[in-house]
Amino acid sequence: MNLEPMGADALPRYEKLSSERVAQALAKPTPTLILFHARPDGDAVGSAFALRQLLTAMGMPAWCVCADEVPQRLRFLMHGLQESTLPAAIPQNVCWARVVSVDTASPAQLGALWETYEGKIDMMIDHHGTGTPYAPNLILPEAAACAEIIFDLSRELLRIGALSYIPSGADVCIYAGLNTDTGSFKYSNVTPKTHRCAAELHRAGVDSAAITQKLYGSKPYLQLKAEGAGIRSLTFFENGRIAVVRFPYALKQELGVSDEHLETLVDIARGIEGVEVAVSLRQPNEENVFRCSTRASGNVDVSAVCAAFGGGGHIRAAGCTLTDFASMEDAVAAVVAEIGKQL
Ligand SMILES: [Mn+2]
Repeated sequence: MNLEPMGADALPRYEKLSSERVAQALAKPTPTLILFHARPDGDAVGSAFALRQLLTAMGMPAWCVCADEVPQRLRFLMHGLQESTLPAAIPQNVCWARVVSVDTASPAQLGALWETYEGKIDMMIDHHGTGTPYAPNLILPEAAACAEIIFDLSRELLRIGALSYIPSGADVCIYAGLNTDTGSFKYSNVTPKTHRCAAELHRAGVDSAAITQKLYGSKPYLQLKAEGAGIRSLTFFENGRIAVVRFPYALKQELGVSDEHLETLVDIARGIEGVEVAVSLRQPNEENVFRCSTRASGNVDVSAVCAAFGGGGHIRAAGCTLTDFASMEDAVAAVVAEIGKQL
């Protein structure tokens, strides 16, 4: 599916919700579908499956849905509650009266789900500073992870008596979301509050070392192969301040790697001395559609760079999908030029 980038007035303005109101709404017994963004990361999966367990603990049916399956390394966050997150797996014997999305800033991030759920989403819970809101929303850009917002909601649900306890599996999911979106508490989005959440989760019994081991302790050999090829593809611009990794479809085919093995490439490029902006361009199939991930360690606002191509994200971590270029090199040139405006 190819969603056109939307202008600021393409969608109506939606109501801003407070945490308290969202907690009260969630406490109303309603069978709930929880949507999260395509090509899910630890925060998307963690936030969705934490919320699922909170709703279940309040006695409601809840089900997590995504345009893609959860990658193997994150499947422990599903706690065996679902075999699949694809729409085809949604139980048909329940009347799903409510739809909530988590960690998803724009319709395009929902991928194929948008066609089904456009106009049917009751509430979005998110932490991205830039995006295109598509439902009444609780968006807190100061939260390091969407899971940090879910943490607050869980404690608010406990405080108002809607929950009698917080399932330990929900805390594991919240911790994993915090951990992944902060690069294990290394990025500039970490605040005193992030550490307080982590400390409270630790105190509540979350085994942080075990979760970190599951998230980062080992990687598939195919990912290592992908990283090797990605490093060989590196080129630099603006005297080494911009690093670009390319992963064309032919290379994916040749190495037998899949998209989930390519997610670390941009962070490798970011780790190079002198690099202020790292870019990874991937070609998921033979079409001239390029997925672009960006990371900044200097003063460049990559969410603005990606917004120029219809994407978005955070100041130091953002993404977009490039559809208007005849070749990967043309796409690289356009992204580098856009970054250059800020250097
Ligand atoms: Mn997130």
